[in-house]
Amino acid sequence: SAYIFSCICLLYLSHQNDGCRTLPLSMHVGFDSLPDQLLKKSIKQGFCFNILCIGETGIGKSALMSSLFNTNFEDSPSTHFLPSVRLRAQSYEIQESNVLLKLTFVKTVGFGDQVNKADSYLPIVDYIDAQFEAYLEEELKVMRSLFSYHDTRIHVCLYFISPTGRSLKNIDLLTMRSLDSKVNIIPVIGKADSISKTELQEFKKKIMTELVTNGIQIYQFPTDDETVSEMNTITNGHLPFAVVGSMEKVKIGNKMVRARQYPWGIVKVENESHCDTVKLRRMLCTNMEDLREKTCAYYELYRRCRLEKLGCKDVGPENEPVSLQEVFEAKRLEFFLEMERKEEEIKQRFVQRVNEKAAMLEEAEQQATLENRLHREVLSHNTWRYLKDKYMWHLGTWFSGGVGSDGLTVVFHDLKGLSMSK
Ligand SMILES: Nc1nc2c(ncn2[C@@H]2O[C@H](COP(=O)(O)OP(=O)(O)O)[C@@H](O)[C@H]2O)c(=O)[nH]1
Ligand SMILES: [Mg+2]
Repeated sequence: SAYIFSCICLLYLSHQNDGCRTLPLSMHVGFDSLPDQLLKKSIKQGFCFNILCIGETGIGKSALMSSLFNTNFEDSPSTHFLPSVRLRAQSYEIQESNVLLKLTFVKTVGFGDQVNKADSYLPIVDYIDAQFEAYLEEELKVMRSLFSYHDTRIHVCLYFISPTGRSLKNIDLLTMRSLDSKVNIIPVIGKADSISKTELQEFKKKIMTELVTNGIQIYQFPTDDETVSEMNTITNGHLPFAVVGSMEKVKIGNKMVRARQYPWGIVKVENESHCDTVKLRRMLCTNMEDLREKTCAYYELYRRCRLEKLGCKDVGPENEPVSLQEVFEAKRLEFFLEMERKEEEIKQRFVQRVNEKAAMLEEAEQQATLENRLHREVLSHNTWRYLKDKYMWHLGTWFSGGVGSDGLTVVFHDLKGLSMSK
């Protein structure tokens, strides 16, 4: 009986550990419709996808976006004379079958146009952080509405590399390195029709090597899902994508196709042997959900750092769970102690300053008294000398005089030789 009891105990414990038991159903219940419900709800709500395009002015950002989504996004060209880098966001709603996509297309303006490019990446980092911050603020609101909230967090960043055929520039390395822990980066070579086929392969290899040696993490298409693993593995080998974009359509045969027409021939945007634009579009569409999930992971990282900075934590110093209330109370106490300390410090400083000022005043007063006395002394001394000098001079004048010709008058001569009678 002891053996049976211990077996029951073990069974009980193992069930306790699993947390739940698997039971067979004797007939259809109906909760297998859950995925359909989710699908319906998602379709009704629509999907949101935000793309950030980083690249020099005129590298082909607008043309590529129009080519990727097969529509013409209204856009005015920007100049090369902006004093700093800015970000311009435009939102659109596009529909395919019954699926609604809220697309936000953010692009850099003035990137690479300044003489000093050292800080060009800062406005981009700030923009990405600002979107995380806005989401966090919504999440922490008492009356929050995340369901209807327009999520502006960046899901993918297309980084446009100039088709130099040489290597990445400092601005590319600096920007990608400062963004790779915040966003999914997909590098693309812009205007790839301006580089020859063999040069392009070499350039792609060079870029990938430089990214690895500089420790820059770019987005890797996931290979753990067997339905897309083969395609994604092959596509990872095509990175960075060599893209060509066009706003125009050219008539080829009896079809209008998106292309770029040159005196020597036509580059078809949709032709995979001409460029990788279609590959990029396919990869973006098939991995949209993965890009969104990875963005949530980047957001979690931002949220964790932000909340930790505010003093929030899940466990105490001995790894014991801490409630939000306890964290709040501890933070309040810490705040009051800090305030008290600061108040005391200010008081001390004030008293010290008053004492210093009083000492200075006293010293100044003593100095003034001393100076006053000396002045008086000097003045009296000078007065005496002045009087003495004056009388000595008159005495000299008297002695230079003599008795007048009449024998009665005494004549005094001053220094100018004038004479007067006395
Ligand atoms: N050769 C070539 N020119 C392009 C390509 N994409 C755009 N352009 C041209 O480059 C100029 C600037 O393109 P735009 O898309 O406005 O560049 P953005 O300033 O980066 O948005 C326009 O004249 C485009 O026709 C491309 O893939 N190849
Ligand atoms: Mg543009």
